Amino acid sequence: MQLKSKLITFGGALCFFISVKVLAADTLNAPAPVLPGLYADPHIAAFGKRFYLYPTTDGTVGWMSTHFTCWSSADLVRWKPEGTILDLPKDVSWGPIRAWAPAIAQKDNRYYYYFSADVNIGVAVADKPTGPFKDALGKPLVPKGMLRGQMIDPMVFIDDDGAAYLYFGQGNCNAVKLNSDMVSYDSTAIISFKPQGYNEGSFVFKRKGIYYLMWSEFDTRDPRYSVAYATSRSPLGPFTRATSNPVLKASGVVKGAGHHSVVQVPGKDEWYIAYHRFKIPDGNGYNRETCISPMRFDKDGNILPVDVFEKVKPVTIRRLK
Ligand code: FUB
Repeated sequence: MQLKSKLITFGGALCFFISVKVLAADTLNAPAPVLPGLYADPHIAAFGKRFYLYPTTDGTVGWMSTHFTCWSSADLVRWKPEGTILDLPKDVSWGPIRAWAPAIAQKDNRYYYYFSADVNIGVAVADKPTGPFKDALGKPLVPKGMLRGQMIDPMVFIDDDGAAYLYFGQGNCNAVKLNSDMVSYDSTAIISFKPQGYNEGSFVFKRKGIYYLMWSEFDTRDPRYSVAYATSRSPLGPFTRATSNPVLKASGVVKGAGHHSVVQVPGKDEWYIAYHRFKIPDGNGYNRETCISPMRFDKDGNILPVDVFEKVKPVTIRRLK
């Protein structure tokens, strides 16, 4: 063999071994999901000295689950099942299937659980974060077909002044201030907009006076499913898309990373992002699992890219005065 062709063969083999090694490292380094089994669209929150996760139950083609569960943790690493907190056929008269993408909010020692049911949005109320939750209205808070796109994926953000805002929708991002009862709003005040790339799964939080609107791009069955964000000085915008998007995306064996939520460790500038990815191995958009990774900011408040291979270390919530 000529020296040149030997070098080409050697180079090719080297590239092959390097790429196999990188993939193998990705496979080995993907952290285990935080919840056992198939759960998607995790909504994470901290109440008192515990963290809570409210996911969609996954594992059926067409996302046909009919019940919602809750999980709690003292450290973000070990999660305790709190059981079923809302069972659509039993607890909700108007939407028996497609139990999707819930969100939680707390006000005056009551817990408001916003959920998608058969492509409507409902709200249920409880005295504890673990329920049992009771349908507050006996009808949808946002009925199917009310606006363009699917009426799914609610998120409620409560501002420092106590005002609560509902964000929801697939296709468009819709937003409206909730009335003080947390279960009604002025429908003529709804604003609808579509940040570039927006598909679904909006989430809002505030840090150092800046409102962050985050969302998922692409379809949840697409391995490119990912999370982007925009910022504003007001909870209802206008929002300016960040230049460093997406901040959460597929990498190596991690595919379809999206539909997320964010939690701040109470009393600290320490943040975590909960999200789902295709189950590893052999998952897809109907077989997703829930993960948590640290989420950090640069000195200007930009969200830094999330490392989906970074393992969450135990976190403690210290008692706030
Ligand atoms: O889990 C069912 C649906 O898939 C959610 O409502 C969407 O956001 C997508 O994650």
